Amino acid sequence: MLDKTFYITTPIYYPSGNPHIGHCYTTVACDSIARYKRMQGYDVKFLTGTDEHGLKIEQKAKEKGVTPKEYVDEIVETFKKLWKYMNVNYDQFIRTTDDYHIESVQKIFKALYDKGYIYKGEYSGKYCTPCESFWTDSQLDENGCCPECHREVTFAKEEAYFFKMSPFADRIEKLLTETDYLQPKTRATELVNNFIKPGLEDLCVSRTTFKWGIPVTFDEKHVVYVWIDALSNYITALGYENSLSDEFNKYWPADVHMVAKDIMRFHAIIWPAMLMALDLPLPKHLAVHGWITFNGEKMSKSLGNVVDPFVLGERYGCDAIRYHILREMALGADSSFSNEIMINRINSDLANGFGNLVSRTVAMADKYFGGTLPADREETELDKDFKAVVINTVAEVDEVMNENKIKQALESIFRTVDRANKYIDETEPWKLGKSEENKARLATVLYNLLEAIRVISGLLSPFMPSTMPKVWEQIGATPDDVKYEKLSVFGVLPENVTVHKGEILFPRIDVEKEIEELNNIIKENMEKAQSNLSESEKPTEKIELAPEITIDDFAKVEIRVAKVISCEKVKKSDKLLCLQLDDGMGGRQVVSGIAQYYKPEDLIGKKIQLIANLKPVKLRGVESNGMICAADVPNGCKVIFVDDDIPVGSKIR
Ligand code: ME8
Repeated sequence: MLDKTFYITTPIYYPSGNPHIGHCYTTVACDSIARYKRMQGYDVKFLTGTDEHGLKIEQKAKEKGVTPKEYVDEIVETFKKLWKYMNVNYDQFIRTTDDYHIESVQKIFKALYDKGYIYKGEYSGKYCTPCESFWTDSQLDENGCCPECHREVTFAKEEAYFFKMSPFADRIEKLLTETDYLQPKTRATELVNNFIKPGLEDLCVSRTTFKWGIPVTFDEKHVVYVWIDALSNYITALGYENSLSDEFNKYWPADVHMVAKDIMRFHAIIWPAMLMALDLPLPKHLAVHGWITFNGEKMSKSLGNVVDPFVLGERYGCDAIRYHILREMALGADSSFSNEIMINRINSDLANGFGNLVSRTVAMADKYFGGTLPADREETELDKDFKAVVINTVAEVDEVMNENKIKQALESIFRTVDRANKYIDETEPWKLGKSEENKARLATVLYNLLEAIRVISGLLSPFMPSTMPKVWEQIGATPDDVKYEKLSVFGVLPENVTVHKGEILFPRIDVEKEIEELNNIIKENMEKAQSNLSESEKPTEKIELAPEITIDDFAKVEIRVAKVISCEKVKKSDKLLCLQLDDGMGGRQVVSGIAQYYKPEDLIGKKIQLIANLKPVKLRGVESNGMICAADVPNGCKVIFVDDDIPVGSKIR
């Protein structure tokens, strides 16, 4: 099968901060798929790397007083160290500052220009001066401000090159709706409705406002702007338009680009358009996964609201972390990372489930037969179903892995782990071990269990590559016994196989103690991250408290839970919303100055905190009987919502 190739890529990450669990997910997922395909005999190429140009890097380097290259060099090392730590076996690490990449990008840009797909124009739009960035209307934050620093933007113009997108609209729509390029395909509708149907806008592909980028060869004032530089990596790494290698003919088109939903549009629309313009074949699949959130918030490099993957790996082993993130995340959906869920999963699936299966089986072979099984066998009906379940797992896994559904593959494997543990309960080897006449039956049961472990561990090896060789050692399997072709055959281990008791594969974790320790680490990380924020990222306002009050003063304010029944904008006002509330006291109307931040539908049905004894006033002629509580946030405000299970009318103290 070695003539079959398989090319898989991760996004190239911005080295603007250290990698976190989110980056680990995509990379470990691709690594697992790459290992799985290698196991199946494919000639695999697995590419990852870093996207090193752009204003943000230039600014961060300046703040640190180093050159952009020096700045990225250090972070790139952390990425590489993490991948090593997570046992990620990539074939190539591309950096967009590599000479071969720069050479190709310049040629690609020129080729697109010569073909008439890139033209010089004028970029006009909303410009944020401190960030030196243009933003489209749809990119602005909810207050119409810069999405990065949330300061006001102004209208500005700049000479720039553009890439014509419209000639490719029909073909891209077909690619998304009529082929299986997009995984999951359900995402096609939002792309078509939001970007293609309204008419594809030409893409600005050069900048003159910063220098840290690849110069446009025929107009040195310009540097190539992010997406042409970044997306091209998937082909420049293969030697396209450079002399690095001639792998392009061998591996292109890619089998899988894996990305999270944040950059789906670039890979679903812009990348295919670029390839169409270059007359190149399109990649086969774009696998899009959701966000890993932490306690409901998006992980972010700058907030440090994450447990460092290095810390987690050190505590539980990289395979436990790999397993957890792969098992939690489904293609398409978001997944919330929580230390508690992670530890419970490690305990239930790895320590109690798989680890226990291995240690019980090996311990029994050791106890009853001194480690080496006798050749006598005695099969029963019970064995048939068990063997069938074990062998079927291989096909089940293959089916879902063909669609890059790793979570489902692991679910299927762990169903078989449960089945094997159940087989132990059904066959009760500890009873069989009591009398000599049951020895043949006991040997059969233990052999079947060792075989099940062989198949399971073989299937698990792409996902947990560090642990499985230890399992093979324990069950007496050679590397040859766990080759892919042998996983769908029952009876590969020698009849008189010898097991070797070994270390506990996944020690049980004391949940409460660990959670407490991890929470302390998170707290420290948060504090460190806050103190590491650069001047521009730090909150500017100094907090000054109002004069002290007594509890009696506070008691004068009556705060009650109320539910928004209906809501509409106050006529002729940009700022006011009129809300009808169920306050548990017959209902009331409140006018609130939040129309710039909330649409009526954002509020209807939600529960809020109402200042219920405020003197009524008229705002723009509309009566308001109270006030709803909201927090001031930079350039706006956020309503304080209340849990739905708190009844309306409840007093807040
Ligand atoms: O976008 N959950 O780089 P980037 C899941 N350079 N995945 C996450 C994640 C999270 N919380 N956070 C990051 C860029 N990721 C560009 C890409 S490609 C030609 C150029 C992963 O450093 C996920 O794969 O912001 C996401 O798409 C990627 O990191 C974004 O990485």
